Amino acid sequence: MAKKKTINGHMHVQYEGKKFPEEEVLSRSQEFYKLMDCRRTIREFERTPIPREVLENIIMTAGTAPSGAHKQPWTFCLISDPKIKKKIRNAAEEEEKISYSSRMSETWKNDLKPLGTDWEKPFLEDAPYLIVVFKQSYGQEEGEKIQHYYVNESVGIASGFLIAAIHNAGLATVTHTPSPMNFLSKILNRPSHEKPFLLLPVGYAKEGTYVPDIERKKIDEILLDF
Ligand code: IYR
Repeated sequence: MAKKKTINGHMHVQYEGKKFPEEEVLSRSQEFYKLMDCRRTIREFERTPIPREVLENIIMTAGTAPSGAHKQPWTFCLISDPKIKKKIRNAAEEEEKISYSSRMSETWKNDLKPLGTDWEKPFLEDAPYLIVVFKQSYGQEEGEKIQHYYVNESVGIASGFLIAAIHNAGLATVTHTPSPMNFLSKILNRPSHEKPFLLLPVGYAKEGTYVPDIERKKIDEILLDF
């Protein structure tokens, strides 16, 4: 049992996180990089079902993210009902049609050409699950308004954990952000202080699917030593 003590009137527990010898720190950092470097955004999915427990574990992992004042300003809606997936697909495609035909600039559309995206989003029905991440601009407990802090940063970090957990399980996703996304609040019946942040289909990558032949920036392009 972890030791406990009171600091400034608040209970603290002794941190029992693992430490490793230096070689192991190195090998673990390499292994994790190798794992994450294989992650690709996937837009075609198998319809193969996945146990709900897997999704619970993935969402619990997202919930381990740090957040402003530990307010955990997130809600994860897990959708498996085909009727709701269809509603979401139809509404997303309606917005995307307008985006591609008139809202997005030529520069933007040119930048997306290498990725081969368009307004059609069959993955919103093919993937066995959709996760919609909501950010809570404030919290509510027993009718009381709870202040939240660094909401975008917190929910962004939690979404990163979510994507890493999906990949670690051998599953795939795409961070889909149809714009505007308020149809998700309506379909999922979310209160006005929650705003849709990301929409992620989750499933097995379609056997034989292709991904864009693109490269990641090299270490000397992203790391500056001081
Ligand atoms: N939301 C649109 C467009 C889109 C925008 C960006 I920036 C991307 O990296 C990918 C797609 C869509 O999902 O097609």
